[in-house]
This record gives sequence, C-alpha cells and structure tokens, in this order.
Amino acid sequence: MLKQNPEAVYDTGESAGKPFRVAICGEVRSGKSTLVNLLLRANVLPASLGDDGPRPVITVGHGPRCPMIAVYPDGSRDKLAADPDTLAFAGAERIEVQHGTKTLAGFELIEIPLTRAEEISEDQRALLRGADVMIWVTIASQAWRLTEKTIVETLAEERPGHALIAITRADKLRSDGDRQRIADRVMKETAGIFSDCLMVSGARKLIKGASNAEGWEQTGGAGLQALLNGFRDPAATDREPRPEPEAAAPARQPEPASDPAAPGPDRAPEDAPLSGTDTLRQVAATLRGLSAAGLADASGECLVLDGEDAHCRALAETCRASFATLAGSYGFMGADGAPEGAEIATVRHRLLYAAIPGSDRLVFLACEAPTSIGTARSALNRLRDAAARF
Ligand SMILES: Nc1nc2c(ncn2[C@@H]2O[C@H](COP(=O)(O)OP(=O)(O)O)[C@@H](O)[C@H]2O)c(=O)[nH]1
Ligand SMILES: [Mg+2]
Repeated sequence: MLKQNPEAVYDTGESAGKPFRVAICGEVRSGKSTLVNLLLRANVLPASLGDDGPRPVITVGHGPRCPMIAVYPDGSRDKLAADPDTLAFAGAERIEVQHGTKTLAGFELIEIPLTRAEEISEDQRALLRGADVMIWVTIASQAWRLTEKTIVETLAEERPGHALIAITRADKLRSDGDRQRIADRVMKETAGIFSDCLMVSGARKLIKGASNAEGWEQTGGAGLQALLNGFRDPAATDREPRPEPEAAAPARQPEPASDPAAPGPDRAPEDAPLSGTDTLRQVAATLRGLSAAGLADASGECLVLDGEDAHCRALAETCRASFATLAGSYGFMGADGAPEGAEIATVRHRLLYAAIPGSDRLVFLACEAPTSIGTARSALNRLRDAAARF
C-alpha cells in the first residue's frame, strides 16, 4: 500500500536512477488526466472519470508500452484492456501506466486527485513530498477558486521547490484577449506560489493532433514539456536562478504618490522617476528565461530594463519599425482601431511588444524557449500596466 512504502510504487523500470517526478494535482474534472495526455501527446488516459467516478492515483513512467495495471487496496493487480473505460478504474487505488514517448524519458507523472482540504490524506502528502514539481491544474472559466487556494495553502509544507499552474480549456475561451486576461489575473493572484502559468488547450481532438510539433505547440504541451525539461536540467536552459517567491509577486505595485514635479507621460523614458524604473526592473526580474526587456519611445530612446544595452536597443528598434509598419498597414480587412502590439517568434526566441496606452511608448521583452507564451504574455502585461502608471 502507498502508506507503507510510497517509494516502492515508483519503480518504473528506469535504469538511470530516480525519475524526475511531476505531481499533477487539482480538483475533480479540472483536467489532470488531460494534462498527462498532453505530455504523452496522445489520448492514453480515458476522458473524464465523471464527478463521482473512481479517483485513483495514476502514475505514468517511461517504458515499453504495456497494459495499464490497476492496483487495488488489498494489493491485488489487474491488467486492463487496451482502451480502458471508466468502469475498469472502479475500486482501484492506483493505476500504473508506462509509455514510450521519448520526451517522457527520465520523468514520472503522477496524477493526484484532490477534493477538499480537509480530506487530504497522508498518502497524498507523501506523494507530493516525493515530487520534484507540482503542477496545479485549474479550469479557465473559474480559475483559482477559493477551494483551490485552500487546498494549495494546506499543502504548503509538502509543495516541492518547483510549482506551476496550468489553466485548462483555454480552447473554449473566445479570444486571445480573454486568455490573456485570465492568465494575467491568475499570475497576480498566485504570485509567490507558482513560478509559471500555462494555458492548455486540451480538447481530445487537439491532443490527437499533437503528434506533430505544431499541433503540440498549439495545445500548450510543448511549452509545458520545455518548462519541465528546464526544471530538471536548469544548466541547459536557465540564464538566471529562479526568483525568490517575493520577487515573483509583482501583483499590484502601489500607485506612485501624485507629485506635481513628477514627469508626465510626455517625458522621455530615460527621465522616468527612479522608483518607476525600479518597479519595472523588478517586474522584469520575475520572468525566467528573459533575455531582454525595455521601453522604446518614438524618438528613438530606449530604457533598458533587463539584458545587455546593445541587444535591448536593437530590439527596441525592431519593435518600433514593426509597430510603425503595422500601424500604417493593418487597417485593411476591417481591423478595428490601432494595433496594440505584436509577437514575433522564431524556433527558440520570442519578441513581444505592446503599446502603452496614452503614450507613444512601447514596452517589449524577449525570451528564449522554454519560457511559455502564456508566461511571456503575463510578464508583458505586467510591464505594460506598471509602465502605464508613470
Ligand atoms: N476542450 C477541452 N476539454 C478539456 C480540457 N481539459 C479537460 N477537458 C475535458 O474535461 C473533462 C475532465 O477532464 P479530465 O482530464 O478527465 O479531468 P481530471 O478529473 O482532472 O483528470 C474531460 O471530458 C476532458 O476532455 C481542455 O483543455 N479543453
Ligand atoms: Mg483524471
């Protein structure tokens, strides 16, 4: 049984020692199994076990594909049919799965269903203590409810060093704007708990299409896998250490006191009050994988917030040119209003910029994979909001 020997559960057949354990936690029907499928790039786990259905812990290790095994409270084990339905899970305490997807090598995924803070068991706490990463799964339409916050706070002692939040059913939202607003709110409300926030579009047909790179990127799976790779092997991807929880809490900075001597929005960004610049630099410092960030104004000035001066100035020039072109040509096909910004991506690099309302400045940031687009957008929004205040 789990309680007696939680370690024994995790013999996945990996010869290269202990796998990097990813605990996928969340309320019932939040999308945990969907997230597992996303990482496997195939609909391996069945769709929804229902609201009152069985809620076994599911462990997925890297190995030759073989039948799923149901393990019952008395220790007995059953091989399940190739495409098990909900009934096959009934009464099982644990479901063991192996999958041959290359990206899973060295990882173990553990789906841990959590219902109420008062009902968290010792087994569940032990599983979380043994994990290297926690992914909290929440539903876009009602993301980060009080009940979720309570569960996550209750697990403060058990939470591993890496924790991120995945917002599922992003495909059901109407627009990128809606997705951005939700990601932004969730990042603010969970600052200090989660280092990253990812949007997941996990409809089963989208996961079916995730066997190709573009499809996987669209679901959010590629970004998630890249983040996990970064956690497991920071030397390969991290430019800077992970921010302390406090630094990850840009939330709402206090409004600057109204000071008649303070520069107005028409002042050059170089003249921005130090406190405002510091605020922006602090916000910029919260993004993992950031390679540059700054403010560009129409006159050619650039306030460097993060990264090397020359790099930042070159990016500022790119953003200015791109924005000027868009502003001049994007009216066709009935686009309403001026463009608000744009995103430019290469395989490993992203450049995002946004116009700061009420000014002629642009805020921009550049980051490298594995920083997800959701994380990058959240950071850009935070920078834009902070910049708009002075
Ligand atoms: N369209 C869509 N449906 C989703 C998404 N995530 C979960 N679902 C659906 O929501 C239901 C519950 O998901 P499931 O992964 O079983 O939740 P779990 O109980 O947390 O494991 C299933 O019918 C899923 O297909 C998503 O990102 N997009
Ligand atoms: Mg599930």
